[in-house]
Amino acid sequence: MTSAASPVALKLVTLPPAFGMRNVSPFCLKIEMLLANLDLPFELGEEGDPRKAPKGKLPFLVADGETLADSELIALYLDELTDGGVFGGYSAAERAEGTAIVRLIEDHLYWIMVASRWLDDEWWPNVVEGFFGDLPGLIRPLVTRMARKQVRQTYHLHGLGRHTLEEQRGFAERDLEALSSAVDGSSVLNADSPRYFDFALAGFLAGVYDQQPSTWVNPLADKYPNLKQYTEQVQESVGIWGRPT
Ligand SMILES: N[C@@H](CCC(=O)N[C@@H](CS)C(=O)NCC(=O)O)C(=O)O
Repeated sequence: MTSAASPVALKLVTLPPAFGMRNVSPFCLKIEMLLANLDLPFELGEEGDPRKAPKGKLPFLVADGETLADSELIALYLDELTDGGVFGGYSAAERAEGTAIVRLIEDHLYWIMVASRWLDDEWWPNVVEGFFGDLPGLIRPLVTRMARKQVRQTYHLHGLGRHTLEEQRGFAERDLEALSSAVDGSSVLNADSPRYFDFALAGFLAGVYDQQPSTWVNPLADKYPNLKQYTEQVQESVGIWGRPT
């Protein structure tokens, strides 16, 4: 991917393309952007069945035979590998703010995006096609029904799944409003010279703006042109896009 020498061989394993996205997972895209930004050579691999990942989720990174699962743990590993290349440039206050922004994206808004895909009856056929299209037709209905049930339970356990759709829209809107203000006012985000926290935000928003077809989250995100512009700019700056280019 890049020409710099790396002390270790790195392979980033991500989800296969889906929903018109080359890299459909915000967590995977964030780390792909980070690796490119750090100028570390890496190989991209695909795993369509998250159950085969070390912690049942993607991405994971194979670094000289050692496997690291979870994008935040991967970022910490890369920070060590590059002697502070990931978090070294942030002040303690910036890191605190960036961490709070990442938690909002990855532990709250992400789940609303998941629900807008998986739990919307009209959108659901896209999940079946995008994530389970390779399964033999005979077992596909059973596997997809079980997977959907699991997502519904997880969303309920999170708490968001207990709200009406209108209330979920409200939560998404307030999250997006906060992110829009952060993009305009926070020193920790900078699309021209993006770093880890930018990759978390742009990696997530790329999947919202460019997913095919739109979900009910899209009209909410479209209310914030600065978020769309920021997402484009971060992808341009780092040379990594979520959609095929
Ligand atoms: N905390 C994890 C979250 C990763 C994650 O949720 N990945 C999704 C893809 S976007 C996944 O693999 N989901 C499969 C599942 O939960 O079964 C990280 O930061 O890497």
